[in-house]
Amino acid sequence: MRIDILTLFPKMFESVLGESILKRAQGKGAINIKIHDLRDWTFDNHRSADDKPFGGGPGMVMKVEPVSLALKDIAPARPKGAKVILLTPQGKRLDQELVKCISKEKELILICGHYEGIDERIRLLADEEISIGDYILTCGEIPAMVLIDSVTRLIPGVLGSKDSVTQESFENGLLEYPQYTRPADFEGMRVPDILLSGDHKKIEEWRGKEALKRTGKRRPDLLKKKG
Ligand code: 4G3
Repeated sequence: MRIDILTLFPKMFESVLGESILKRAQGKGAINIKIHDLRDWTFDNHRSADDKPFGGGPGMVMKVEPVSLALKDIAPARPKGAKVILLTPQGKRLDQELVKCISKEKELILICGHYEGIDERIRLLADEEISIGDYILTCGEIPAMVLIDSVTRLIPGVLGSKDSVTQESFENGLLEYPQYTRPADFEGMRVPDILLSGDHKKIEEWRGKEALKRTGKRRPDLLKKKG
């Protein structure tokens, strides 16, 4: 998957994309990320990417022209080409189902909004608006990284074994079962005997039961959704 990012803060991406699984995914060619500084498409003396809101009021508003010009340069002809996604608190809420859907795209262009808000006409340049949750952040860069991370790990070949994706939380609509590693006894807190028994059938049963129990207690909404 190719991912183009339009941002006013390119450096924010360096550490997140330069470590661990996201780094390896790029090394393997599973994802090909290009970061574009929106200031490269500002042409006034101050290279302004924001301006005062029409009608007055506090704060600054992100300008539309740099985003528009950047899109024209990056995706010159895109009749059904890249999917342009704007990260905003007003977008469709991101969940694992939407992540899975986006992971099938060939090319994404992510627009990171900033400041106290964005010019409404930026919305018209996007195919889709996505929110990572009901809270406000200072910028769209962190949501863009959340989206990239969640999507990348679903691309075939990125994670070690297929099982680690399909067995985990949300993939089956349930929260994860409790997991343990050594020591078997940590300050009197013992790992459940069943996990030390070597009885794989019993262990699978126990994990299924625990996942269900935990989901019912913590996230009954997920059980309803599952039906
Ligand atoms: C656009 C996304 C961007 C308009 C962005 C604010 C939270 C999310 C921004 C706007 C953001 C989210 C930057 N905050 N929940 N802030 O995904 O009003």
